[in-house]
Amino acid sequence: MYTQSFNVPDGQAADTREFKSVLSAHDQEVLNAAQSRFDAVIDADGKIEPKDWMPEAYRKTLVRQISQHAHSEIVGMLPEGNWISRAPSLKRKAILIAKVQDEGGHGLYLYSAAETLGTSRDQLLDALHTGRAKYSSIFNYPTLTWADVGVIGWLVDGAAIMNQIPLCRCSYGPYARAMVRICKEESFHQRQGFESLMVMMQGNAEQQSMVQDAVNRWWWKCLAMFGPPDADSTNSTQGMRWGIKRVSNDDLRQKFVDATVPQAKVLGVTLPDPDLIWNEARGHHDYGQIDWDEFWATVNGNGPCNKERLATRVKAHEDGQWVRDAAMAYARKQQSRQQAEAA
Ligand code: BYC
Repeated sequence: MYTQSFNVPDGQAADTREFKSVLSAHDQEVLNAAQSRFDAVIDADGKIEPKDWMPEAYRKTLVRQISQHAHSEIVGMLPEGNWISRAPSLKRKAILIAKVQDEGGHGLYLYSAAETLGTSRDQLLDALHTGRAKYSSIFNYPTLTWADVGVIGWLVDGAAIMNQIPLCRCSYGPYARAMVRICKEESFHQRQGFESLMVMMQGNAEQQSMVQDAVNRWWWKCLAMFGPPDADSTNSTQGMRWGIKRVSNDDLRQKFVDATVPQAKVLGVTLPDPDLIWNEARGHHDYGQIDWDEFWATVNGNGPCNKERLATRVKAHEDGQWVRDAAMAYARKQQSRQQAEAA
């Protein structure tokens, strides 16, 4: 395979012995130069752009991560979307509609960023719809009460921002630039969630216990969102070397715990972890054991809502086929009109 910008074999093919043996000395020299240029940009903390040569493994890692991220955004619309028709006031309904719409927009920026790496939107969606692609574990849990919507904003979006701010400095230009706008919007999402919970906490005992119950159900799932412990994180070392990942799973998780504890105090809720305690020597909070068996079961398709989420996505895609058909028919019409005018 050759890239569009350089007539240079890609890294993965060149890694295979058979391919190397058929490379001419000149091709090998060109390949080495391209690799050195790529390494120099990474070492200088620069940006790789779509038409730059890149090792095939770097491209694949980006497609994996960006597409999983895009899938998470659009599947993430579903648990909250369930509450649009049941929001307690016009104000909350308008906010929720805007938020869910933002998540759809994030998915679109991210699919576009992934497409710049040479994989089509259809391929990416097909991987999601056939269960081959992952999306964030967190969206496989049900939203049982209105307080869940606030908690998703406060904790799920809070965790998402913690993870996504460092991605604004990712070495791949289109992903980094998409993340800048996404983070601005996520920050609004987080604050609206906190504000909505604050209002409920100033309400009656039933409202307060609804918030506490939602916090109890979501807290541990949010900690798991950051991914497996560093020792089990198969992609971290390479992701860090390439400047895709800037902060490790455990470090981000710790930052999230440290940032959230004082917010929980302001809200007046208890985080459901008896082992959660400030450790003066470490300058961080200690926290209890995350249930990694449950996390992996959910990631592997066996969480409480995996099947429902996927079925809803597939149905939405199929129901939208007429829109894609109409857009294509319109584009063909425009094209033939332009051709007729040009003739
Ligand atoms: N859920 O080696 P690791 C949002 C997988 S959107 C499922 O540490 P990596 C929001 C991981 O993919 C939230 N799978 O991986 C939207 C890998 O499997 P593969 C999504 C997970 O890539 C709407 C394996 O476990 N955010 O917040 O170095 C409304 C080993 O992990 C999870 C992003 O996608 C998980 N939680 O690090 C509200 C951000 N964690 O692919 C909010 C971009 C890990 O080898 N992604 N896995 O088969 C990332 O930053 C990184 O990909 C991760 C994982 C930190 C998630």
